[in-house]
Amino acid sequence: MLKQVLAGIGAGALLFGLTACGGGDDSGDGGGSGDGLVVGFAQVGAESAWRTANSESVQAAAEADDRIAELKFVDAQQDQEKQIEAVRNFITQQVDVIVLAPVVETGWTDVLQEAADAGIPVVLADRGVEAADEDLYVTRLGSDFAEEGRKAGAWAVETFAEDPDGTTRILELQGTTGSAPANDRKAGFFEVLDAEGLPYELVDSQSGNFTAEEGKAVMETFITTHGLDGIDLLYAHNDEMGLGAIQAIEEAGYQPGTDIQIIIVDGSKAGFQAGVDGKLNYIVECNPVFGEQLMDVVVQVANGEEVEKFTPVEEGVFDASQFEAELPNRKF
Ligand code: GZL
Repeated sequence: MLKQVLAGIGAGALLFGLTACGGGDDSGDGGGSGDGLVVGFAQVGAESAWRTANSESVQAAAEADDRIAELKFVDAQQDQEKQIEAVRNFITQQVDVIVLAPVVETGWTDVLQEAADAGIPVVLADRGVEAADEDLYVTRLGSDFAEEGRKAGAWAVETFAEDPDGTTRILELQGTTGSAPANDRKAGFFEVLDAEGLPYELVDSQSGNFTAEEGKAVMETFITTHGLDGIDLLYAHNDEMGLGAIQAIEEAGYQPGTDIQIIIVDGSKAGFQAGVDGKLNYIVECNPVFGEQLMDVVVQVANGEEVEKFTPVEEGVFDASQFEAELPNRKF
């Protein structure tokens, strides 16, 4: 993977940033005012157990890390304008490093350029931004969402390849429209189905915005529109939407996990419990607990060290034979 020596922008930002922040104490250890780094974190929101666990992980890691003097945390309630406003406030406050979990992939060029102009390096946590803005942030720490989709697709191919009626009929609950996990989990999933030649029909695909309420509402619409007879698989881009869909499926008088196979992505306690209860069939893990790793990356960036452009977090997959044993290990 291409080593990302701090781009001119990053290096320039680093040097100017320290000056701007009155940082860069004589010790040359970089960052902050000598008492540690001031970091601004513009978080997506609090829409899911995954997000809550991610926020808790980052806040706990910053609190415990004596290299971090302060974490300025903003919950943007899944609103891009609120995130942009938070980043602009961090610039005004001249933080040492900005951490952004971009709710969607597009619309960041101006504010990221403003951060660069102000000499403040940006680290992406979790989600990514469009390739055109790749030079406006130093690095991303998070999941490989396309690989998560491929893992889900591989299980679907393995499960339905011998389907007697030939065509696997699929419903898809997509994550937030325009977000990297929604775009890439979809792309990875169907990339594998197409590559493996699984005959399938995507009966319907709508966004449930990564929330249980919206996931349930969309599933209710799917059921009203298409019925569930003859539907083989629901692919839900996160646990909350899958759990909301399970409620809708049960209220319609069907057995989730039996009448319709269900894949979810994240791996929350509630998701694993539903698996233990036989209400879903496959879980692709998406790991939110990367706060300590993120603090290391933030310090590396503030100190002008070489960083990879993308650092994936470790993640696994779980089928029905593993749900019970894994449930006690789940952290969110
Ligand atoms: C994925 C993360 C997604 C989770 C959802 O890294 O961005 O956002 O899968 C959350 O639960 O809402």
